[in-house]
Amino acid sequence: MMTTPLILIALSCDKTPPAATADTDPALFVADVNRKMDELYRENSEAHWLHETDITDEHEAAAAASDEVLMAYQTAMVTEATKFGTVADPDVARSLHLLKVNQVLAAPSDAEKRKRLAELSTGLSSTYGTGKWCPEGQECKDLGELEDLLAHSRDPAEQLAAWKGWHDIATPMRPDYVEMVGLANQGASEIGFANTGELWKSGYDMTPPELEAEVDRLWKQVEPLYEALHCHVRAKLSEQYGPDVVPPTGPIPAHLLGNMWAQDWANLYPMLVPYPDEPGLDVTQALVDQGWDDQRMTKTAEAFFVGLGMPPLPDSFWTKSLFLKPADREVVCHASAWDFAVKGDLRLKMCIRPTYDDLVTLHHELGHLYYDMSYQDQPNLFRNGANDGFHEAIGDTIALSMTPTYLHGLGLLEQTSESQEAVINEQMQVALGKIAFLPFGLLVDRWRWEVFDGRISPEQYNEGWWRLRAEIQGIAPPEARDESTFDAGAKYHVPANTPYLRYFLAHILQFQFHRALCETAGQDGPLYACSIQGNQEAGARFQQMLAMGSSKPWPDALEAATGQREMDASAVVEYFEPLMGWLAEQNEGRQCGW
Ligand code: X8Z
Ligand code: ZN
Repeated sequence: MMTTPLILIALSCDKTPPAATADTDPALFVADVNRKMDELYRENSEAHWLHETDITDEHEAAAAASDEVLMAYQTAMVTEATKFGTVADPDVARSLHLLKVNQVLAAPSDAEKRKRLAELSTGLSSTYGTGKWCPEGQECKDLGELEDLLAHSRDPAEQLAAWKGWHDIATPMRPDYVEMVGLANQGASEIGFANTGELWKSGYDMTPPELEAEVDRLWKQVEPLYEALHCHVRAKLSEQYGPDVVPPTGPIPAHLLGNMWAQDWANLYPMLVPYPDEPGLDVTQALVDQGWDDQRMTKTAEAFFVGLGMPPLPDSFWTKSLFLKPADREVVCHASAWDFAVKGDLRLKMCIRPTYDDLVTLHHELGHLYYDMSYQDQPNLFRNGANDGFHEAIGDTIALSMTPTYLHGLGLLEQTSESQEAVINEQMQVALGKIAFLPFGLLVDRWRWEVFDGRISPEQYNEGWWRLRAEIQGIAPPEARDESTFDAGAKYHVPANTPYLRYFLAHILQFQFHRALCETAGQDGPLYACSIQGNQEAGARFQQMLAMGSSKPWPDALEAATGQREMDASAVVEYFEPLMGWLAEQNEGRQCGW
């Protein structure tokens, strides 16, 4: 009879509460998740690296299997974390929020469906990576060759053939894409989102409707700049090709803008140069003539960051990266920066060619890697951009400092000129990249949001795509395109499931960062002439923001670098003031818009 009460007394006298575990303590749960995610990211990055640098069926299957494991873990943890209800500690609460929203495709809990989703998404990526146009009786052409052709040809029939040749590689993706959308939506709804688009729109520290309103607001700020550029470019193209090919008041046919997706018009610069006798910025010829190779170009980009007080890239970067397109195997050439979740294992995958474009892209990619390096001491869930637009803006901000003076310093520009004509030339070149891009940056995800929420049904994929292209970008298909093709799929980020709004935001943020860093560097001249090259104070201010990763809501990060808490396109407007004045004169008497 005595035993029972004794035990009870012993128990009731034990004042130690049951040890907290990951089951009961959200902070411990998050710590476990951070550890496990490191391990899974590492494995997943290795599997995808192998696949994207050597596309084979075996590597594709391994990458898909790895995605399956990662997706299964992440969605399971999201569901498990709901048991904690509202969490008081802001860091822990933020971690749990990021765990939920930092996934592009949420997997359904059904194992078969999850497997299928992983296979479909990896398969789409392979189809894109191995895409080629094989005209009868000629050698097959890959994307790089077709892009070259569009960049240089002035023969509309030849441009149309290259454009069609590439866009048709996406046709077989269509049924897989439809199936993938269904499965991803199911996964998103299991963790509480209306659809995958809502999941994507939830990663910005505001509600999806608030984000859409923000994006509209930013677009309104820059839309007049795009309209002015569109108006002038259309008039010049109409002069070049005749009004039958380029109607002087309608949308511009997509194959004539020097770029496969009409997203960057800088290749038209030679046709559009405002003052042909004055220097511009294109240094491609100098890179070729001086024999610049991939290593020299990458070192040059690295030197910019080092000059700002940042560390050199780790040794393993130089041995493990892929810098050139290999001749003996298929690779995904679209440039990307890789963080292997192991301190110091950072890599670049790019098929570098000696062009001005690629020199700029190298700065873009290194921007990703310097962000990764700066936040490497943060836990896994905070090792990310403040929002994804920030990640895309870092290297571009640096590239805005590639002024004529800087390029001259590299020996890539012989003459520099301070004349107003030279400024207009430079501005035209930058605008053909940056301003032309803005509506494209917006419409890719406008299309996907509508696809994911069902406003665009699978039978309307192409119609919806070209409706948005016309509405937002003023671009038309070069010839009638019906639902037998899948033109959105011919853009890397669609089969690769990379959200695209990030690039729109980045094209605004980079000017905002540039203006703030130029002020920090004490430069009081016009924004377009500023270079922060070698300025350690600007570097330190930038790095302060980079080191925060995603540990705080993005307005905090933005404030650290710029003093502002809102995204703001006024720096874009300020930067392009001279060109806008010039374009207004050129467009006088023209009927703009479409
Ligand atoms: O995809 C990229 C980078 C890698 S994140 C090369 N960009 C977008 C594109 O190529 O469509 C950079 C600008 C827009
Ligand atoms: Zn990028």
